[in-house]
Amino acid sequence: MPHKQSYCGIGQNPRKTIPFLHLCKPRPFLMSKVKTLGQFIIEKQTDFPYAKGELSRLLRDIGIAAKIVHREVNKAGLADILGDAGETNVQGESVKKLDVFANEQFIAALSVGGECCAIASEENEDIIPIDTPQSKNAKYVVAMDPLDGSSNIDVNVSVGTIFSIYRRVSLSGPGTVQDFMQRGTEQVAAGYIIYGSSTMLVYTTGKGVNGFTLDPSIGEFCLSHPNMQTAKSGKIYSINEGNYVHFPDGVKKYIKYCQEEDKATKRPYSSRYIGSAVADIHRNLINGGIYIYPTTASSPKGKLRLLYECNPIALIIEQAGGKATDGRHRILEQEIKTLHQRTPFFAGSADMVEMAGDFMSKYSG
Ligand code: P6P
Repeated sequence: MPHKQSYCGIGQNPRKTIPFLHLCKPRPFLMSKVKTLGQFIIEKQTDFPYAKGELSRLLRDIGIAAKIVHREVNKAGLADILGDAGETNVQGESVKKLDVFANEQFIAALSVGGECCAIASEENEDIIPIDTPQSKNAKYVVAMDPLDGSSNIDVNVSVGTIFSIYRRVSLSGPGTVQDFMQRGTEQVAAGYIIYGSSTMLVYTTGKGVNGFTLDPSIGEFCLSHPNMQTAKSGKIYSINEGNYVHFPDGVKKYIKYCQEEDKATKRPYSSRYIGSAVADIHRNLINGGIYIYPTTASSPKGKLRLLYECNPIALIIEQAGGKATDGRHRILEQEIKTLHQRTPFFAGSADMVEMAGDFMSKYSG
Protein backbone atom coordinates (compact mmCIF):
# COMPACT_ATOMS: atom_id res chain seq x y z
CA MET A 1 0.00 0.00 0.00
CA PRO A 2 1.79 3.16 -1.06
CA HIS A 3 2.28 5.61 1.76
CA LYS A 4 -0.68 7.99 1.82
CA GLN A 5 0.76 11.24 0.63
CA SER A 6 0.37 14.09 3.04
CA TYR A 7 0.73 16.57 0.23
CA CYS A 8 -1.01 17.01 -3.03
CA GLY A 9 0.71 15.29 -5.92
CA ILE A 10 0.34 16.68 -9.43
CA GLY A 11 -3.08 15.80 -10.86
CA GLN A 12 -4.55 14.74 -7.54
CA ASN A 13 -7.60 16.49 -6.14
CA PRO A 14 -6.19 18.67 -3.32
CA ARG A 15 -9.48 18.61 -1.47
CA LYS A 16 -9.15 14.86 -0.95
CA THR A 17 -5.41 14.82 -0.27
CA ILE A 18 -5.02 17.78 2.08
CA PRO A 19 -7.86 17.49 4.65
CA PHE A 20 -8.18 21.14 5.59
CA LEU A 21 -8.44 22.31 1.97
CA HIS A 22 -12.02 21.11 1.71
CA LEU A 23 -12.80 24.05 3.99
CA CYS A 24 -11.38 26.49 1.45
CA LYS A 25 -14.32 26.64 -0.90
CA PRO A 26 -13.53 28.52 -4.10
CA ARG A 27 -15.34 31.86 -3.96
CA PRO A 28 -15.41 33.75 -7.23
CA PHE A 29 -14.13 37.25 -6.45
CA LEU A 30 -17.34 39.20 -6.03
CA MET A 31 -16.26 42.29 -7.95
CA SER A 32 -19.85 43.49 -7.75
CA LYS A 33 -19.50 43.86 -3.95
CA VAL A 34 -16.07 45.45 -4.00
CA LYS A 35 -15.48 49.12 -4.78
CA THR A 36 -11.88 49.92 -5.65
CA LEU A 37 -10.19 53.23 -4.88
CA GLY A 38 -10.20 54.07 -8.57
CA GLN A 39 -13.94 53.42 -8.90
CA PHE A 40 -14.64 55.42 -5.75
CA ILE A 41 -12.54 58.41 -6.85
CA ILE A 42 -14.32 58.58 -10.19
CA GLU A 43 -17.72 58.15 -8.54
CA LYS A 44 -16.99 60.99 -6.11
CA GLN A 45 -15.67 63.25 -8.85
CA THR A 46 -19.24 64.41 -9.34
CA ASP A 47 -18.94 66.03 -5.89
CA PHE A 48 -16.82 68.65 -7.64
CA PRO A 49 -18.83 70.02 -10.58
CA TYR A 50 -15.87 71.85 -12.08
CA ALA A 51 -13.43 68.99 -11.64
CA LYS A 52 -11.94 67.70 -14.84
CA GLY A 53 -10.33 64.68 -13.26
CA GLU A 54 -6.99 66.20 -12.25
CA LEU A 55 -7.48 65.58 -8.50
CA SER A 56 -8.76 62.09 -9.28
CA ARG A 57 -5.61 61.34 -11.24
CA LEU A 58 -3.43 62.83 -8.49
CA LEU A 59 -5.03 60.55 -5.89
CA ARG A 60 -4.53 57.64 -8.30
CA ASP A 61 -0.82 58.48 -8.52
CA ILE A 62 -0.53 58.47 -4.72
CA GLY A 63 -2.26 55.08 -4.62
CA ILE A 64 0.23 53.66 -7.12
CA ALA A 65 3.24 54.78 -5.07
CA ALA A 66 1.60 53.45 -1.91
CA LYS A 67 1.36 49.95 -3.43
CA ILE A 68 5.05 50.01 -4.33
CA VAL A 69 6.04 51.18 -0.84
CA HIS A 70 3.72 48.51 0.65
CA ARG A 71 5.63 45.84 -1.25
CA GLU A 72 9.00 46.96 0.13
CA VAL A 73 7.78 47.64 3.68
CA ASN A 74 6.35 44.13 3.80
CA LYS A 75 9.67 42.55 3.00
CA ALA A 76 11.89 45.02 4.84
CA GLY A 77 13.07 42.28 7.16
CA LEU A 78 14.27 40.26 4.19
CA ALA A 79 15.56 42.71 1.67
CA ASP A 80 18.87 44.46 2.10
CA ILE A 81 16.87 47.65 2.09
CA LEU A 82 16.67 47.55 5.89
CA GLY A 83 18.81 49.62 8.14
CA ASP A 84 20.40 53.02 8.10
CA ALA A 85 21.29 54.54 4.81
CA GLY A 86 24.06 56.32 6.66
CA GLU A 87 22.49 59.65 5.84
CA THR A 88 20.57 62.10 8.00
CA ASN A 89 17.50 64.04 6.83
CA VAL A 90 16.91 67.76 7.31
CA GLN A 91 15.69 67.00 10.82
CA GLY A 92 19.07 65.57 11.75
CA GLU A 93 17.48 62.13 12.13
CA SER A 94 19.23 59.04 10.82
CA VAL A 95 17.54 58.02 7.58
CA LYS A 96 16.55 54.40 7.02
CA LYS A 97 16.90 53.17 3.48
CA LEU A 98 13.12 52.63 3.37
CA ASP A 99 12.63 56.36 4.07
CA VAL A 100 14.71 57.14 1.02
CA PHE A 101 12.94 54.50 -1.06
CA ALA A 102 9.47 55.74 -0.10
CA ASN A 103 10.44 59.34 -0.77
CA GLU A 104 11.74 58.41 -4.21
CA GLN A 105 8.63 56.40 -5.08
CA PHE A 106 6.18 59.17 -4.23
CA ILE A 107 8.30 61.80 -5.98
CA ALA A 108 8.53 59.60 -9.08
CA ALA A 109 4.81 58.83 -9.18
CA LEU A 110 3.83 62.47 -8.69
CA SER A 111 6.38 63.70 -11.23
CA VAL A 112 5.25 61.30 -13.94
CA GLY A 113 1.55 61.68 -13.17
CA GLY A 114 1.48 65.26 -14.49
CA GLU A 115 -1.02 66.66 -11.95
CA CYS A 116 1.52 68.01 -9.43
CA CYS A 117 3.82 71.02 -9.95
CA ALA A 118 5.86 70.79 -6.73
CA ILE A 119 6.42 68.55 -3.71
CA ALA A 120 7.43 69.35 -0.14
CA SER A 121 8.81 66.35 1.72
CA GLU A 122 10.07 65.72 5.23
CA GLU A 123 13.11 64.16 3.58
CA ASN A 124 14.04 67.27 1.59
CA GLU A 125 15.08 70.65 3.01
CA ASP A 126 13.69 72.57 0.03
CA ILE A 127 10.68 71.97 -2.20
CA ILE A 128 11.02 69.75 -5.26
CA PRO A 129 9.73 71.79 -8.21
CA ILE A 130 8.30 69.57 -10.96
CA ASP A 131 8.93 70.81 -14.47
CA THR A 132 8.06 67.97 -16.85
CA PRO A 133 6.10 68.26 -20.10
CA GLN A 134 3.20 66.43 -18.44
CA SER A 135 3.07 68.84 -15.46
CA LYS A 136 3.08 72.16 -17.28
CA ASN A 137 -0.65 72.62 -16.56
CA ALA A 138 -0.56 70.99 -13.13
CA LYS A 139 -2.90 72.62 -10.63
CA TYR A 140 -1.79 70.99 -7.38
CA VAL A 141 1.13 70.73 -4.96
CA VAL A 142 1.68 67.86 -2.53
CA ALA A 143 3.26 68.02 0.93
CA MET A 144 4.20 64.66 2.41
CA ASP A 145 5.94 62.67 5.07
CA PRO A 146 6.84 59.67 2.91
CA LEU A 147 7.48 57.28 5.78
CA ASP A 148 6.52 58.52 9.23
CA GLY A 149 7.68 56.50 12.23
CA SER A 150 10.43 54.86 10.20
CA SER A 151 12.47 54.21 13.36
CA ASN A 152 9.94 51.41 13.93
CA ILE A 153 10.78 49.59 10.70
CA ASP A 154 13.53 47.46 12.23
CA VAL A 155 11.15 46.19 14.92
CA ASN A 156 8.27 45.43 12.57
CA VAL A 157 5.90 48.09 13.93
CA SER A 158 3.39 49.88 11.69
CA VAL A 159 4.64 52.93 9.80
CA GLY A 160 2.82 55.36 7.56
CA THR A 161 2.81 57.91 4.76
CA ILE A 162 1.00 61.23 5.29
CA PHE A 163 0.03 63.54 2.42
CA SER A 164 -1.61 66.92 1.96
CA ILE A 165 -2.81 68.42 -1.34
CA TYR A 166 -3.21 72.15 -2.06
CA ARG A 167 -4.27 74.02 -5.17
CA ARG A 168 -1.27 76.02 -6.37
CA VAL A 169 -1.36 79.81 -5.85
CA SER A 170 1.51 80.51 -8.26
CA LEU A 171 0.38 81.14 -11.79
CA SER A 172 2.38 78.77 -13.98
CA GLY A 173 5.55 76.75 -14.40
CA PRO A 174 7.05 74.69 -11.59
CA GLY A 175 5.51 75.25 -8.16
CA THR A 176 7.08 77.59 -5.57
CA VAL A 177 7.44 77.67 -1.78
CA GLN A 178 4.51 80.11 -1.67
CA ASP A 179 2.24 77.33 -2.93
CA PHE A 180 2.84 75.60 0.43
CA MET A 181 2.46 78.64 2.68
CA GLN A 182 -1.30 78.06 2.95
CA ARG A 183 -3.37 77.36 6.06
CA GLY A 184 -4.61 73.83 6.58
CA THR A 185 -8.15 75.00 5.86
CA GLU A 186 -7.04 75.48 2.22
CA GLN A 187 -6.21 71.80 1.67
CA VAL A 188 -8.24 70.23 -1.15
CA ALA A 189 -7.43 66.71 0.05
CA ALA A 190 -5.43 64.95 2.75
CA GLY A 191 -4.75 61.37 3.72
CA TYR A 192 -2.46 58.73 5.10
CA ILE A 193 -1.40 55.22 4.25
CA ILE A 194 -0.77 52.87 7.19
CA TYR A 195 1.51 49.90 6.50
CA GLY A 196 0.35 47.62 9.30
CA SER A 197 -1.30 44.19 9.65
CA SER A 198 -2.92 45.33 6.44
CA THR A 199 -2.13 48.34 4.30
CA MET A 200 -4.85 50.99 4.33
CA LEU A 201 -5.27 54.29 2.55
CA VAL A 202 -7.51 56.77 4.39
CA TYR A 203 -8.31 60.11 2.79
CA THR A 204 -10.72 63.02 2.62
CA THR A 205 -11.50 65.67 0.02
CA GLY A 206 -13.52 67.63 2.57
CA LYS A 207 -16.65 65.53 2.15
CA GLY A 208 -16.10 62.83 4.77
CA VAL A 209 -13.37 60.27 5.40
CA ASN A 210 -13.13 56.90 3.65
CA GLY A 211 -10.73 54.00 4.23
CA PHE A 212 -9.48 51.53 1.64
CA THR A 213 -7.69 48.27 2.40
CA LEU A 214 -5.16 46.92 -0.06
CA ASP A 215 -6.03 43.47 -1.39
CA PRO A 216 -2.59 42.26 -2.54
CA SER A 217 -4.20 39.38 -4.45
CA ILE A 218 -5.67 41.86 -6.94
CA GLY A 219 -3.34 44.82 -6.26
CA GLU A 220 -6.26 47.14 -5.52
CA PHE A 221 -7.22 49.35 -2.58
CA CYS A 222 -10.82 48.32 -1.80
CA LEU A 223 -13.36 50.40 0.14
CA SER A 224 -13.45 48.81 3.59
CA HIS A 225 -14.25 51.73 5.94
CA PRO A 226 -16.84 54.01 4.30
CA ASN A 227 -17.66 57.35 5.96
CA MET A 228 -15.34 56.99 8.97
CA GLN A 229 -16.52 58.84 12.09
CA THR A 230 -14.57 59.05 15.34
CA ALA A 231 -16.24 58.74 18.76
CA LYS A 232 -16.99 61.99 20.60
CA SER A 233 -14.99 60.58 23.50
CA GLY A 234 -12.79 57.58 24.13
CA LYS A 235 -10.74 55.71 26.70
CA ILE A 236 -7.28 55.90 25.13
CA TYR A 237 -4.65 58.56 25.52
CA SER A 238 -1.47 58.43 23.44
CA ILE A 239 1.58 60.39 24.62
CA ASN A 240 5.24 59.63 25.28
CA GLU A 241 5.17 59.85 29.09
CA GLY A 242 8.95 59.51 29.13
CA ASN A 243 8.94 63.27 28.55
CA TYR A 244 6.58 63.87 31.51
CA VAL A 245 9.01 66.00 33.51
CA HIS A 246 9.23 68.54 30.69
CA PHE A 247 5.54 68.65 29.75
CA PRO A 248 3.55 71.87 30.26
CA ASP A 249 1.62 71.77 33.57
CA GLY A 250 -1.67 71.56 31.65
CA VAL A 251 -0.54 68.31 30.00
CA LYS A 252 0.69 66.89 33.32
CA LYS A 253 -2.68 67.67 34.91
CA TYR A 254 -4.56 66.12 31.97
CA ILE A 255 -2.50 62.92 32.21
CA LYS A 256 -3.34 62.68 35.91
CA TYR A 257 -7.02 63.26 35.03
CA CYS A 258 -6.82 60.32 32.58
CA GLN A 259 -5.33 58.13 35.31
CA GLU A 260 -7.88 58.91 38.05
CA GLU A 261 -10.50 56.30 39.08
CA ASP A 262 -13.98 57.50 38.10
CA LYS A 263 -16.62 55.02 36.92
CA ALA A 264 -18.96 57.73 35.62
CA THR A 265 -16.40 58.88 33.06
CA LYS A 266 -14.95 55.37 32.54
CA ARG A 267 -11.57 56.40 33.97
CA PRO A 268 -8.76 55.47 34.26
CA TYR A 269 -8.21 55.53 30.51
CA SER A 270 -5.69 53.23 28.82
CA SER A 271 -2.31 54.55 27.73
CA ARG A 272 -1.41 53.39 24.21
CA TYR A 273 1.62 54.86 22.44
CA ILE A 274 3.20 53.19 19.42
CA GLY A 275 5.72 55.89 18.49
CA SER A 276 4.27 56.04 14.98
CA ALA A 277 1.72 58.85 14.76
CA VAL A 278 -0.17 57.32 11.82
CA ALA A 279 -0.67 54.09 13.78
CA ASP A 280 -1.75 55.88 16.98
CA ILE A 281 -4.02 58.28 15.10
CA HIS A 282 -5.58 55.47 13.05
CA ARG A 283 -6.36 53.38 16.13
CA ASN A 284 -7.81 56.39 17.95
CA LEU A 285 -9.82 57.38 14.86
CA ILE A 286 -11.50 53.96 14.91
CA ASN A 287 -11.72 53.34 18.68
CA GLY A 288 -11.84 56.88 20.03
CA GLY A 289 -8.99 58.52 21.92
CA ILE A 290 -6.54 61.42 21.96
CA TYR A 291 -2.98 61.71 20.63
CA ILE A 292 -0.80 64.41 22.19
CA TYR A 293 2.69 65.52 21.22
CA PRO A 294 3.17 68.69 23.32
CA THR A 295 6.22 70.86 23.76
CA THR A 296 9.12 69.07 25.46
CA ALA A 297 12.70 69.98 26.39
CA SER A 298 14.02 68.49 23.14
CA SER A 299 11.08 69.82 21.10
CA PRO A 300 10.28 73.28 22.54
CA LYS A 301 7.90 73.99 19.63
CA GLY A 302 6.52 70.48 19.51
CA LYS A 303 7.95 67.67 17.35
CA LEU A 304 5.38 67.09 14.62
CA ARG A 305 5.48 69.28 11.51
CA LEU A 306 2.52 71.48 10.67
CA LEU A 307 2.59 71.26 6.87
CA TYR A 308 2.84 67.54 6.13
CA GLU A 309 1.88 65.83 9.39
CA CYS A 310 -0.48 67.93 11.55
CA ASN A 311 -2.54 69.69 8.87
CA PRO A 312 -3.43 66.56 6.88
CA ILE A 313 -4.18 64.55 10.04
CA ALA A 314 -6.20 67.49 11.42
CA LEU A 315 -8.33 67.66 8.27
CA ILE A 316 -9.06 63.94 8.45
CA ILE A 317 -9.85 64.06 12.18
CA GLU A 318 -12.18 67.07 11.80
CA GLN A 319 -13.92 65.48 8.81
CA ALA A 320 -14.46 62.40 11.01
CA GLY A 321 -16.04 64.55 13.75
CA GLY A 322 -12.97 65.00 15.96
CA LYS A 323 -10.80 68.00 16.84
CA ALA A 324 -7.15 68.95 16.34
CA THR A 325 -5.43 71.82 18.15
CA ASP A 326 -2.03 72.96 19.35
CA GLY A 327 -3.42 72.77 22.88
CA ARG A 328 -5.22 76.09 22.46
CA HIS A 329 -6.03 76.90 18.83
CA ARG A 330 -7.35 74.94 15.86
CA ILE A 331 -4.46 73.43 13.90
CA LEU A 332 -6.04 74.11 10.50
CA GLU A 333 -6.07 77.86 11.13
CA GLN A 334 -2.41 78.11 12.10
CA GLU A 335 -0.34 80.39 9.90
CA ILE A 336 2.48 78.56 8.18
CA LYS A 337 5.78 80.38 7.70
CA THR A 338 8.33 77.64 6.96
CA LEU A 339 8.15 74.22 5.30
CA HIS A 340 9.33 72.24 8.34
CA GLN A 341 7.61 74.36 10.99
CA ARG A 342 6.73 72.35 14.11
CA THR A 343 3.72 72.64 16.39
CA PRO A 344 2.37 71.03 19.54
CA PHE A 345 -0.37 68.60 18.47
CA PHE A 346 -3.53 67.44 20.29
CA ALA A 347 -5.81 65.38 18.03
CA GLY A 348 -8.66 62.91 18.33
CA SER A 349 -12.07 62.62 19.98
CA ALA A 350 -13.62 66.08 20.27
CA ASP A 351 -14.53 65.93 23.98
CA MET A 352 -11.05 64.69 24.92
CA VAL A 353 -9.24 67.37 22.91
CA GLU A 354 -11.51 70.00 24.45
CA MET A 355 -10.85 68.66 27.96
CA ALA A 356 -7.07 68.69 27.36
CA GLY A 357 -7.42 72.26 26.07
CA ASP A 358 -9.27 73.26 29.24
CA PHE A 359 -6.40 71.91 31.34
CA MET A 360 -3.93 73.81 29.13
CA SER A 361 -5.87 77.06 29.56
CA LYS A 362 -6.18 76.58 33.31
CA TYR A 363 -2.65 75.43 34.11
CA SER A 364 -0.46 76.58 31.22
CA GLY A 365 -1.93 80.01 30.55
P1 P6P B 1 8.99 60.16 20.26
C1 P6P B 1 7.88 59.66 14.41
O1 P6P B 1 9.23 60.13 14.37
C2 P6P B 1 7.04 60.79 14.97
O2 P6P B 1 7.15 61.91 14.13
C3 P6P B 1 5.60 60.35 15.13
O3 P6P B 1 5.19 59.46 14.14
C4 P6P B 1 5.58 59.72 16.51
O4 P6P B 1 4.31 59.78 17.12
C5 P6P B 1 6.62 60.57 17.27
O5 P6P B 1 7.51 61.12 16.29
C6 P6P B 1 7.43 59.73 18.21
O6 P6P B 1 8.32 60.61 18.87
O7 P6P B 1 9.77 61.39 20.69
O8 P6P B 1 7.85 59.84 21.21
O9 P6P B 1 9.84 58.97 19.96
